[in-house]
Amino acid sequence: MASDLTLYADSRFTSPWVMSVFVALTEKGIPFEIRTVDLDADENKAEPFAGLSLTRRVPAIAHENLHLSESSAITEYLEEAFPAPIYASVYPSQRRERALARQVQAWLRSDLIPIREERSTQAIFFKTPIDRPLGARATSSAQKLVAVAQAIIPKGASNMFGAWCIADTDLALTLNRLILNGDPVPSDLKAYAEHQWQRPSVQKWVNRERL
Ligand SMILES: N[C@@H](CCC(=O)N[C@@H](CS)C(=O)NCC(=O)O)C(=O)O
Repeated sequence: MASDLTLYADSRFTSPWVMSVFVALTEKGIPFEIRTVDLDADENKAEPFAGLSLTRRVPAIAHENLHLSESSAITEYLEEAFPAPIYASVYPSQRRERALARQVQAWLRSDLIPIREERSTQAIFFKTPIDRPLGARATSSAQKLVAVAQAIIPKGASNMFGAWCIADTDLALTLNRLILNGDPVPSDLKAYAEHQWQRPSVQKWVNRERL
């Protein structure tokens, strides 16, 4: 049966941003179907995808005549379109914490580019560690990531804001670019990322079959 909501994903399932939307949909229990877009073959730049995604990037969703790209715009839309208490929340209920969660999401999507360049998610999802130490720029980004994570996660806590939110998944993914590659990360952040990684919605994405 066709679903009312379609998630467009990269065909290798390595996009961290697709993962974020997948986890939000799964947490909310929203029925959805996945359609894959082969980025290696530039399928995102051709019809039909190019006609439905403003940015021609994944993730994108189609829902009730709305086509939407940009992962955090999508997860915020889902939170409004499928609100609590009928659906699980993926953002904190308090305005102040919700703003802080969005801050983390926006930051993870706009900074730390050297880490993204040197520690691709391919290495995470295909379990093929990169046998090359971090360069100077990535080392500096990693130090910033650690400092920010330690500032926002209360000491010893498993979530940033008491209850889990989607920014926890995003932050854990970014930390895991380093941790799962064997790069040095303080033990409190390793414990946090390990806890986040065991979340069933995350495991469902991690354990997808990938070709
Ligand atoms: N800020 C965007 C980033 C999306 C993004 O970088 N998508 C990549 C895959 S991870 C993509 O579609 N790349 C193909 C391209 O840009 O042509 C988001 O959060 O959704």
